[in-house]
Amino acid sequence: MLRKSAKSTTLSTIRITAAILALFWLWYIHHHYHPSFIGIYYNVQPEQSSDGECESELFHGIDDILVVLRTGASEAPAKLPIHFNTTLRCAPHFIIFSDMEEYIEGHHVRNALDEVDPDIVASHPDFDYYRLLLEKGRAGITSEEAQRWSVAANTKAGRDTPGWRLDKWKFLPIAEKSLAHRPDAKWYLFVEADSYILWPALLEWLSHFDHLQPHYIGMQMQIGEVVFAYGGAGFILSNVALREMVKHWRSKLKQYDEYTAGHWAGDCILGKVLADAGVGLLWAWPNLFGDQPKDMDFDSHFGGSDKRLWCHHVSSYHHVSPPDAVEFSEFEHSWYRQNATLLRHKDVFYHYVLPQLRPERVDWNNLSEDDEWPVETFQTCRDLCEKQPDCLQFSTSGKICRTSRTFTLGHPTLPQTGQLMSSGWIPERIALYAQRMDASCMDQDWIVPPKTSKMD
Ligand SMILES: *[C@@H]1O[C@H](CO)[C@@H](O)[C@H](O)[C@H]1NC(C)=O
Ligand SMILES: *[C@@H]1O[C@H](CO)[C@@H](O)[C@H](O)[C@H]1NC(C)=O
Ligand SMILES: CC(=O)N[C@H]1CO[C@H](CO)[C@@H](O)[C@@H]1O
Repeated sequence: MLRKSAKSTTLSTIRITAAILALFWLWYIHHHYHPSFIGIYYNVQPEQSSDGECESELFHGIDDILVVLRTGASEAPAKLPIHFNTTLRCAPHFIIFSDMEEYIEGHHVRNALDEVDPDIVASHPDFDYYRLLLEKGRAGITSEEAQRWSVAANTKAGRDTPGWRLDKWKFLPIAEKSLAHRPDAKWYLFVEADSYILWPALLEWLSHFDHLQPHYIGMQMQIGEVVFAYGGAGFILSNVALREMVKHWRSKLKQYDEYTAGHWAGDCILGKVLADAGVGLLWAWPNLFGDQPKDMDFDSHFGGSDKRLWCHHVSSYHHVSPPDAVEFSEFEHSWYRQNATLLRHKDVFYHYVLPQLRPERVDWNNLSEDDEWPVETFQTCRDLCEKQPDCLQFSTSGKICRTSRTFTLGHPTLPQTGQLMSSGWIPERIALYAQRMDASCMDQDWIVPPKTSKMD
């Protein structure tokens, strides 16, 4: 189903697909969508690695790409610097956009909003915050506000924070500015401040595409009628796709300003303009992924389909905190020093996630949430889990035991939460789970444009 373009499906398939998508979207958005206010930037080249890694075959083709990173004033100081060591380290061409112009570690962070219709800037409430930034800079927001807004979740309240409300206005201007900045790039890769790009995989994947075609490649998501690429997972436009989109947007500027004012998700607004311009989305899950290895369910399917991620290559993650980006990039480096194959989701499971499992981790939140029981001890909780044939992991906090039929690594719990939480896994069952996943694998690796229209 994933590879199939909606046009060639029958009407009923479209309806079913839409229903599945809508359900998946509701679930996904509920659990995963956090805003990440981006900006663009560019032009000061990060120091190239002294180990020559950036010149190696693994980065072949990166010259053809303009990386466009979107952030916002409330999050940039905390979330941008790590990208100079990761996403942007080997990228010769990049540009950073925000809602406020500044320099961070010597890199120009540009204002995405400087050409928005002055009447909208002067009068639309979404721009109250922007006017404050223009007038007072970061001094206009307290550090408590910046902290709160930069972690705002995709809930009604979260979407109503000033950073989020402004963020949606950045997407279309950023698209145009990126094209103007580098009119002849073959590809434009749009990422956010908590995206993580696995470059060797992404570059190999893109080599399967003809850059002269209008490609819009991203992890599919749907709001209302619009199917679009989820911004946090990163998405890719070919030069001609970006050109057609910008041209179409320019021809109906007022109309899209109104559309933007009534919407809340900038990635969806961009997807709408692309659709209106006749550029369809290639559904790229799970080569682009909307979560990070420690939070993901490796058994997740797409919508109601049988599609599995296990054997596919992975070329992006989302919700990666700076410390997790450091940790994962160390893993990625050691992988490519030792192994000649591109990373797949299962490799990340076996070699990054599995080594972090212990029978017991104190101060660790394993995201267990299927069932709850009152218990006295950690051991009683383990016993409860072992008694249920499908329980893979469990955790205790205070006298509550939670068990789970899905597997997720989780994170250390924050010291200040007060409540001691410990997590445990049943290692033999995790091993069986992985074997089952291996058996589910066919020879999937990349999502590429369909040659024939074949249903999964
Ligand atoms: C990036 O790498 C440099 C050099 O290794 C290091 O000093 C710096 O702290 C790193 N920055 C971040 C944000 O991790
Ligand atoms: C490389 O692959 C081998 C064989 O699968 C594995 O043992 C090793 O741990 C891998 N390297 C890393 C860094 O994971
Ligand atoms: C035991 C445990 O880890 N509990 C936590 C699991 O994750 C959910 C969702 O984050 C928390 O609500 C539980 O407290």
